[in-house]
Amino acid sequence: NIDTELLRALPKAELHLHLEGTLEPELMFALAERNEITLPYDSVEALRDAYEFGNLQDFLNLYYQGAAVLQSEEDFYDLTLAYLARCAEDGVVHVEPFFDPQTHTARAITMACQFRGILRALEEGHKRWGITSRLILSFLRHLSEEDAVVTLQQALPWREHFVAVGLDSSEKGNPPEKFQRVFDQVRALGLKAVAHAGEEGPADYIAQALDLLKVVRIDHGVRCTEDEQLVKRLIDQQIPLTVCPLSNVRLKVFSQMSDHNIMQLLKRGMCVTINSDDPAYFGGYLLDNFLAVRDAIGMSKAEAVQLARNSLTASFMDSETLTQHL
Ligand code: ES4
Ligand code: ZN
Repeated sequence: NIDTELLRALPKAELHLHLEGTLEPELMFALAERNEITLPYDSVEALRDAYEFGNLQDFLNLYYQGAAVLQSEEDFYDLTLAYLARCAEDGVVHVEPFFDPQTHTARAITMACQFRGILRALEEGHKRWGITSRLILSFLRHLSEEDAVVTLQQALPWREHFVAVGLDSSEKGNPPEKFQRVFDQVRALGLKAVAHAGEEGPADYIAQALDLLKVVRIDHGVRCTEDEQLVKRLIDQQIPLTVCPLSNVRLKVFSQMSDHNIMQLLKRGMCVTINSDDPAYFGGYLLDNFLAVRDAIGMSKAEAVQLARNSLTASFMDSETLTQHL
């Protein structure tokens, strides 16, 4: 097995990370106080104790409730900068974070406030730690396609400040098909498409995301193994999967880490990557996810190098930056 410090030193990119999911209980309480909001918990410990999820929806309920403390540009800045500080400790050289504008515009927090805070922190993270980034705007799939269309319109003034659009939230019952028209608009704007698929939803949602939304990466995708033809296609076309091991165990996609299929997929030649998803809720940042997989399943130095390399090649960084890191 690869040594921890070697893993930390490997240049890695994080491609599946929700900024709202990096809101640590301590910061949640601090922002609640700053914004004069009362949380339904007495303490940081009581809040952490509530992080026991039976499924994706249990988690999403707490995640949306927590995000309500984010009110000002400064709040989005503090949230994003705290995440980048953790990245620097873990040897993360490039990040492609998601944010969910609809979670905030629904509370009358403007798109401008969100973009300004996040973008200013990404610049600061580049100055302080040399971390490069590409931002991804994500639609909430439990809302209507019309709502996503409005959200895309509202984001147009920042068109040059994000590179892709994603699709997250409650997967089952909200297939990629529901968002076909808005993703046509996304791609017509020259933006890349990605989507959460095959986390709780069936393998068919992965095929739909590829065929109907024309996504260039699949977020999660671990249920692809339920369709052997699809597995072959993902390998043939080298479609990257952004896998989130601790998330999958916490949300009961796999009952324990030793049951996780990520290393089997890697051994079959799929372009899998390791990511943290919502680290404040799932018990670990990027390096913690690598270590959890190593300790439960095993990870050789060559496998770790391949996983880190996949994260760089599957990223949206420019070719010059890629060459520097490889
Ligand atoms: C998410 Cl783990 C997961 N799945 C779907 N949507 C999400 N948003 C934040 N985390
Ligand atoms: Zn996710």
